Amino acid sequence: MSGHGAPANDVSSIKAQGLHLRVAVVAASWHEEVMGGLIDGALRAAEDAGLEIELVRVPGSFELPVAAARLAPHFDAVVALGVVIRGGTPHFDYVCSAATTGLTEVSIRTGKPVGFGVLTCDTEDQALDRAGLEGSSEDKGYEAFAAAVNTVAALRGAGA
Ligand code: DLZ
Repeated sequence: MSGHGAPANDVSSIKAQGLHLRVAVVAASWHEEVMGGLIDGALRAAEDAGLEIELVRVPGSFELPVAAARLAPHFDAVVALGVVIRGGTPHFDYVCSAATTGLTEVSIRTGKPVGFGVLTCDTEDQALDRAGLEGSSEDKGYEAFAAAVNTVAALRGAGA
């Protein structure tokens, strides 16, 4: 999946409308350089949207769904950040599948948007290229935050 066709990730309307959304960012701790970029991206998006966030760190991406499940009832949206790098062990598939399925379930069960900022890459270089760092071609932390808050705004606009 490439970034081709992605939306603009513009969060300025959240600030312009004065929407005071409560957003929790839950972030795994494996691959700290990449995680630093993803978290900074989410924080930049929060600032652009005029929002403060609650940041919760968990050990690995496998723990993201349970943290999101506990946080979602108390927030308008949750943004989940993690990076899983294929390493020649079956763990890659298990962790990716658990994170993806678990976060989807949380979102549907709670009715709260969950921004999916979990990178699943073959190499650390691929992850660094998506982490919103200097020289990166993509900024997935920012994108995941924008997706979550813009979904809240769209649903509110529809009266939901
Ligand atoms: C075990 C594991 C492995 C092999 N790789 C990663 C990874 O690349 N990224 C990540 O976020 N977590 C990884 N983990 C840890 C699991 O997510 C989880 O924290 C442990 O299995 C303990 O439950």
